[in-house]
Amino acid sequence: MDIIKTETGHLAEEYKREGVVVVRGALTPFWLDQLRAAVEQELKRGERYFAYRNMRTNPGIFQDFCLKSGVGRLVADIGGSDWTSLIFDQMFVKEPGTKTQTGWHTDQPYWPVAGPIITTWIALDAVDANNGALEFIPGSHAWGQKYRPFTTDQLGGFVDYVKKDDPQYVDMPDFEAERDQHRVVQWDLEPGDLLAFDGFIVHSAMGNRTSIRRRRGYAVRFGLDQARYDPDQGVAEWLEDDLLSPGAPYVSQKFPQIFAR
Ligand SMILES: O=C(O)CCC(=O)C(=O)O
Repeated sequence: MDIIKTETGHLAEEYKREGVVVVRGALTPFWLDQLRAAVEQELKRGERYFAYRNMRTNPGIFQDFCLKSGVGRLVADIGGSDWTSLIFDQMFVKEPGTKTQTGWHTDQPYWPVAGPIITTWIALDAVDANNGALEFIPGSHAWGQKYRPFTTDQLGGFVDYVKKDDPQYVDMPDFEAERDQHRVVQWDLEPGDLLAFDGFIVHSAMGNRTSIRRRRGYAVRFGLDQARYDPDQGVAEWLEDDLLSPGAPYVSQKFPQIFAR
């Protein structure tokens, strides 16, 4: 089985500071072909944009990639961790003309996990501002803010907050309105490039404004060695695990350790 790029050089330092890094040419041609084919197969289910997730729980390419490609090691190296656990995977396909935006948000307040989580988001097509590149506010992962989860409509627009009375959260500012006040970064990506980003970083993605260029992304979420189960946090009940005690490392049969030093 092919192993993806594992040379991370200076990236661990940059990741700690910025909360996001890009790994150029991370995928081998083998994995790029396999994941593209697996995405096409999955799309036949005809789900809505945010609903393609947890494919890794079934035997097949997504599972093989998570377990056998070496991505768990890459993540541990970037995050300076002794081990990596596998949380869930998700694919994000913006076909030409897709108006769905991924509004500004942070991920981890939706999930019952405290401590470090890394998402790897892999470009399966060339990606730029026109077809829905991800945008980030570097350093925002370290602001110590836990933004209140909210629901969105089919276009990714804000609908309503959940957990309205829960004091652990604060309402999220309108980052689009105040984007001039922040350093916003975005990378043009080639197929096979990989973004690694923190569960608390503020990020977004526009729709795909092109008429012919697809934007297929494959994301996997990983726990690092300081990640702890926190069932008081989050709204994603499917990420809860009754076999874990609150405060325990977020690793279990459901969320297996896939790399250890
Ligand atoms: O690809 C997208 O549109 C959104 C990705 C995202 O927000 C995430 O993976 O957390």
